[in-house]
Amino acid sequence: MITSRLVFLSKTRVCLFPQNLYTAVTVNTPMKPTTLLASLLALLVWAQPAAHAAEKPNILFIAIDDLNDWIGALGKRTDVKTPNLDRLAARGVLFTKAYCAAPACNPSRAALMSGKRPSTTGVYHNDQPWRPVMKDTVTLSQHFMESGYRVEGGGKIFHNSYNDLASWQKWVKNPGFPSPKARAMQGTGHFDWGAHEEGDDKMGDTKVVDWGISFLKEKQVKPFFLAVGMIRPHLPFYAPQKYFDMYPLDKVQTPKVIENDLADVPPAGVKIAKPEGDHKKVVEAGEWKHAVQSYLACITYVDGQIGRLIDALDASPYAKNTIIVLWSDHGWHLGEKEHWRKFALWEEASRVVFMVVAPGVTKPKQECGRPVNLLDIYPTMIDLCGLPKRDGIEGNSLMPLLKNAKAQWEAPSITTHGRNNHGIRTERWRYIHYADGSEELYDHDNDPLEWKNLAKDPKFASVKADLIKYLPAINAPDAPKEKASKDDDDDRPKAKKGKKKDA
Ligand SMILES: [Ca+2]
Ligand SMILES: [Ca+2]
Repeated sequence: MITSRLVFLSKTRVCLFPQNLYTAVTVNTPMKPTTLLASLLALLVWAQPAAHAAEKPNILFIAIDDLNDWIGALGKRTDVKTPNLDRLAARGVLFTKAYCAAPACNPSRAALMSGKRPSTTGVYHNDQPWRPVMKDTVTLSQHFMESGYRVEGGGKIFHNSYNDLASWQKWVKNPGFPSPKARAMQGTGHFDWGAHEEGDDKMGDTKVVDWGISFLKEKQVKPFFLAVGMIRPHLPFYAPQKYFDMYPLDKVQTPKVIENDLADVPPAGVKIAKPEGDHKKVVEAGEWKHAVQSYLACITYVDGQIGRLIDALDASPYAKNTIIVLWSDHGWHLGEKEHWRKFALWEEASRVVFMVVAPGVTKPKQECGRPVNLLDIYPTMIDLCGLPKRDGIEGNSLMPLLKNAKAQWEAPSITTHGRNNHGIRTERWRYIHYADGSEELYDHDNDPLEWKNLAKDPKFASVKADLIKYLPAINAPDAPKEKASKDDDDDRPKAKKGKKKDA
């Protein structure tokens, strides 16, 4: 009971838990038992005022699947309705140039939760189980568990197929979603969209949020790490009709594109875009606008769920002592560069929604335009909660930017798609380097939609030379694949054949 009072120590926010204290004393400084006891007592006396001064903050960790940068607060898509994400963004720091470590569910989430780059672990794709190649890795949530937190998760935090039960004291599964009676895109699997007549209450994300709300109503005896993972707006874009009604089809705009945007993209990039695949299907079916409408509808549905969760936190006794970290796992193309889905190194696939509200650290209405990465979340949360450091964590603590959104920041943000293909983003530039040595370079000051590839222009040789320096030195071989997957995007919870529910 006495040692449980050893929480935050002084301004350095170092957290001394009994096991760490024990380890530190016994391993590093062998002492006689009497000396040890005296030291402990001295430390306790010194620590007590600090323990009263600071409580350990709780964490509300919110993940959104396949949400690109179409939220109101990011300003790119002005017709999107995301009032709840926008009001949350206004409560803290909104990172306007945040990117994923990998543009696919599994490698992005594995990197975020392990703190390790895809190029370090070899987990590049959705069909590569991450745990077998990271057996001893202590994930972010495990680190909180080991630090004395109550750690529970619901819905999609890790990639569905590779959820890690060791990372949760309790985990709640998303029960799935209803489907419309008619399909917009026959024969394309879950690459489909449309409205259904069911209400929000039948949607899996609603049920996961219900669980999150019930958690927040419980009396907590320990600090908590509550992870709530949404599956929409992931395919299929099915949502209740009322969300479609907010985006009348005749007013829906497809993304701004130019003819032949791929003409200056090297073959390695064109192969990734696959213009003869999804894009051709969508255009030939006359479904482009409907797909955009459906994606917007799913975003607004999920936004409402985030609103419910935030309202529940605000109504709880934990409102003032809970850090909110919200992220989406990668972006999404809806026809830009004749590409659909994620799985690419351009802005649309790499850019994510990322915001942090940390009472006592962040100020409201802060926008940070420094290039950051989801890989930075692990070290940032260690610092925010004063947890012990971990070896092998890549990424940078964002603490300086949380305190001052305009703080000096040198690091670029790196996104990796498949072995040795990297995108490097600075405030101004995107540089893409493919495994075969081919390149793209875009100047966001003058070309925010990445239409003009400058990589072959000698004028920019020195810009490229500066960016090349940041390419990861290690490009680990591919981690073993589970099985040849017909569709790398088919990352729904495994359902039995013939089962109607679709997630
Ligand atoms: Ca995803
Ligand atoms: Ca182009």
